[in-house]
Amino acid sequence: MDLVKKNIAPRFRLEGTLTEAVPYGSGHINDTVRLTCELENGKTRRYILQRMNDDIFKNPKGLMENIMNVTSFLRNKIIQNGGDPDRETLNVIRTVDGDNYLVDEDGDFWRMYIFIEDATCFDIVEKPEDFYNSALSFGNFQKLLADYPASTLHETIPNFHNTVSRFEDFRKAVEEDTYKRAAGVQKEIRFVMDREPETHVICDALAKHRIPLRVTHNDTKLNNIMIDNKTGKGLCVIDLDTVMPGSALYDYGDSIRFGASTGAEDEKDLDKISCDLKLFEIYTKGYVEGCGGSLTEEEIRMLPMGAKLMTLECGMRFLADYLQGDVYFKIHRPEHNLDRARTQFKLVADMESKWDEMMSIAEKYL
Ligand code: ADP
Ligand code: GN1
Ligand code: MG
Repeated sequence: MDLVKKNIAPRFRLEGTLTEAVPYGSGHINDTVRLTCELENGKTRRYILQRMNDDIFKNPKGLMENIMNVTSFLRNKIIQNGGDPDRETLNVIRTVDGDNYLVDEDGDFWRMYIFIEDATCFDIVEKPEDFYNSALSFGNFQKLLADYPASTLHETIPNFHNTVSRFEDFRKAVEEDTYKRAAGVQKEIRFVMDREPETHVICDALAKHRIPLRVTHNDTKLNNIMIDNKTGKGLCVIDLDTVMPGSALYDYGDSIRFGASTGAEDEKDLDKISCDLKLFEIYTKGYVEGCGGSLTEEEIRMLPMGAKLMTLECGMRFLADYLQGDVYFKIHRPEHNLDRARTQFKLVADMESKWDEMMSIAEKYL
């Protein structure tokens, strides 16, 4: 992997001697490598080295400014609350020149974090308690950032969860049909087109101030949180690239679409995909608690809509990427994005069939 061959690591302030570099994790966006260094006393130190995806993040400097500011803000709060700031938030390792990221000769952007030990990122819910604990942590993350100066945040991806503009992007991808793939996915395209009116619901509620704009994470899937191996509690919210002003419905909804599904995001057998209402309820309880009473009544009433729209949006994004030749999300097999889109649409349809139950569950937390 050129990532490892490039020998970028020594240009950061590593402790000890580098002994191993392996591709790591299952993120769809950045290239991630886990580094191991041996110290003179026989102990090891591990790090996460990432090549930031600058096709997607057009302003890596602004992005790193967000990360430095958000993590130092969180660090202070964690210290005030008696926590361990070295494990409960990301810690950036500087380059030997003292910068918080590095640009190499090819123009690639690199950053490094302390590797958080004795904790796990899950790609699927193995134990409902993990999902509940992730909800508490994502809710708490939002609570901790409630007084963060939102106007200082760079918008790292404009209109990231603007479902109306996401729909327009989707429509354009269908019209252009650059790779001549649309004919084979008419059913999926129709599924999205039929739901166009709903894509406005959260945008309208924000525009009319029926729900508040908050500082949110915006990418709250289960593998963006580390669960402590010893305590089983949510330890650290990671992947802070998209911390931006947004809606609590985005964070809640994105967690549900990923974690309350009975199958993996890229499961080929759609019979295995449904929305597990027990997991839906567990997450709802944890998120409302984690937010510490800060969600408004309207937000709570709209939680099911958050779940449905974030799932529809993600499906639209996967399908648009399939139509555009798989340029955004990393794929590991042909039609990977199409498989992903199909699971999302199956989930949306299943949520629609369970709508009344989802509403009743949310209303319990009013
Ligand atoms: P992407 O944007 O590609 O999803 P992430 O920042 O989420 O990139 O990192 C990918 C994976 O690397 C995570 O899901 C997690 O497994 C692992 N990871 C990232 N940061 C750390 C860290 N500081 N400590 C341990 N593992 C990490
Ligand atoms: C991407 O970076 P990662 O893999 O955690 C994507 C999310 C999608 C998710 C779908 C910056 O998340 O928006 O919901 O894939 N992140 C970005 O799995 O686009
Ligand atoms: Mg990630």
